[in-house]
Amino acid sequence: RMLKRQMACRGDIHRLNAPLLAIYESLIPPEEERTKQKQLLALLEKLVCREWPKAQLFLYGSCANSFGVSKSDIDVCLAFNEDINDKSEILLKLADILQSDNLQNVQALTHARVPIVKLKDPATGISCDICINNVLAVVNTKLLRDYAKIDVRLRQLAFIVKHWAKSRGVNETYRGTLSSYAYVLMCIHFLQQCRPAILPCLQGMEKTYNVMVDDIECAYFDKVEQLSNFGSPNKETVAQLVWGFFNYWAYGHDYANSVISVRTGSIISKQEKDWTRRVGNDRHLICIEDPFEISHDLGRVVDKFSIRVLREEFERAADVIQYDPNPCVKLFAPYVH
Ligand code: 3AT
Ligand code: MG
Repeated sequence: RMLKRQMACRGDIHRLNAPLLAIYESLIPPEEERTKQKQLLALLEKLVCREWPKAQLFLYGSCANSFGVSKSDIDVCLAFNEDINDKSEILLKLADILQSDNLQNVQALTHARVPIVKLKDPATGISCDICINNVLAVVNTKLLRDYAKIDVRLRQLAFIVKHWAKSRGVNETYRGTLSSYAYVLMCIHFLQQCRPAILPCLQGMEKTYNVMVDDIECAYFDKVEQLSNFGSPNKETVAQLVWGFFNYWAYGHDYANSVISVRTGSIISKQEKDWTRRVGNDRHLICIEDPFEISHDLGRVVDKFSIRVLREEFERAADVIQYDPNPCVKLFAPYVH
């Protein structure tokens, strides 16, 4: 494995650049989708405000972090200025309100890991999940969006990686593979550790944004418009970065000892985090530290079967890009594990 890692990428990699960028462009949501999302949010605000005048609605997840592809569902957080002990009660009430306003498929999932109300808006065709007081998700959404503003190659790389993960069936946390959020963090980490770095470590810089959420201090440098030239010393193209990303996760990452940490902009050791053995259901077979909830390993959903699937898929992707005559088709060939 390590031998392969030393290998340079194929010489004609630049030929993949235009087709990969075309795939990226085709995944960008058209402006009218954003308009429809805003329309739905305004409707929800109106309904929620009647019942809970002090509550606020926030968009989070891919509709707000700039990593959303066309036709994604939207994620909404209903935030109260106080702790809510019984979320079920609120969710059932919310479902009631939405139902009586002609929204379709309204469903309260009160026993899910993150309890939500699901619905579909017939006017816009958009599906939406509403959760309660998940303010950390709203804050990590902002962090991702701020990283995306620094260098467009992050958004390009992440779109391609997410598209690959969905095509290859490895974006399903309930089956032991990784969330979209985890993949975006993997992309940010990759662009922080390349040389010259394409992304800085925002949490390691002067703290211009600072909020406390559930006793966690969320602070980082968010004046990212000042960093718009940060990545420019690095001239790598998207094709090279996509290859580099898969090569890193196939042959370059030390799964036995390393944790990737966007918070520190580097690798830290499993030892240091005490993530060396299985505790409960957390196996730590691939370790991705959450930037704010630092005791939280986003790889914890991965088990001894799905880690093999993931690593084989990383190797396949790296090899397809390296050797296949038609990599842009092969890379995204649909597959069900
Ligand atoms: P899709 O385009 O919907 O696949 P997404 O960015 O909406 O991607 P997810 O659906 O995985 O990503 O998650 C929605 C948001 O919820 C993203 C992130 O702000 C938050 N989130 C997801 N998983 C976690 C987690 N394990 N810990 C903290 N926040 C999370
Ligand atoms: Mg989502």
